[in-house]
Amino acid sequence: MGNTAFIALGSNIGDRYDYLSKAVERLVSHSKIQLVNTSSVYETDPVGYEEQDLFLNMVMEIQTDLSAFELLDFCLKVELELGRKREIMWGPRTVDLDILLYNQENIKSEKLMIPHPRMLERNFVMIPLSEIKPNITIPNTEKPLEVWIEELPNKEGVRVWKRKNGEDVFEPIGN
Ligand code: X6L
Ligand code: MG
Ligand code: MG
Repeated sequence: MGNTAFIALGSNIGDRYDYLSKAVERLVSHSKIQLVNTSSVYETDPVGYEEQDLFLNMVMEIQTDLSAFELLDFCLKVELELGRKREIMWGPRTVDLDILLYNQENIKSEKLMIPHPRMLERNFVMIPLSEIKPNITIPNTEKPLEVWIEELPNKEGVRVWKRKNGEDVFEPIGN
């Protein structure tokens, strides 16, 4: 498994935790994906389009032998399998899977931008990511993640909902 990737997960329809759990399960059931870590699950105020229900968000770290594009296709397939419909832009979804980082690569294509172009402004991405990788430096930025986090406004919009079992215990969900 030669590549490290971080994926952001979000859900705000139905049994949100069940959708996140099933998405993790399906991702890690791929023979070319291995789970490294998951963040706590956070309940977050909707941003972009605010007239919708609260989200659950989390971030996972994987090792993978898939290319970034193969990983994207697999994420889109899992979204569809879990009932994702694209109706309102930025609207409610059963599950959303966004690739944040793939090694330290910069990928700019019509289909895929990595690092995720708006991740730095999204507290619901940055706070869970910093929980599992506080020292990471995101390509094209100067400051390590933990410094970014200190400077983020409106952190109260992201609240721990289900803490990773036993505080310091390394126990990713989905195993
Ligand atoms: C101005 C203009 C300020 C647009 C923010 C932010 C747009 C985020 C879209 C924005 C803007 C997004 C989630 C969400 C969405 C999620 C929470 C998006 C795409 N996804 N809110 N809103 N969690 N809390 O996963 O991220 S829609
Ligand atoms: Mg998204
Ligand atoms: Mg998405």
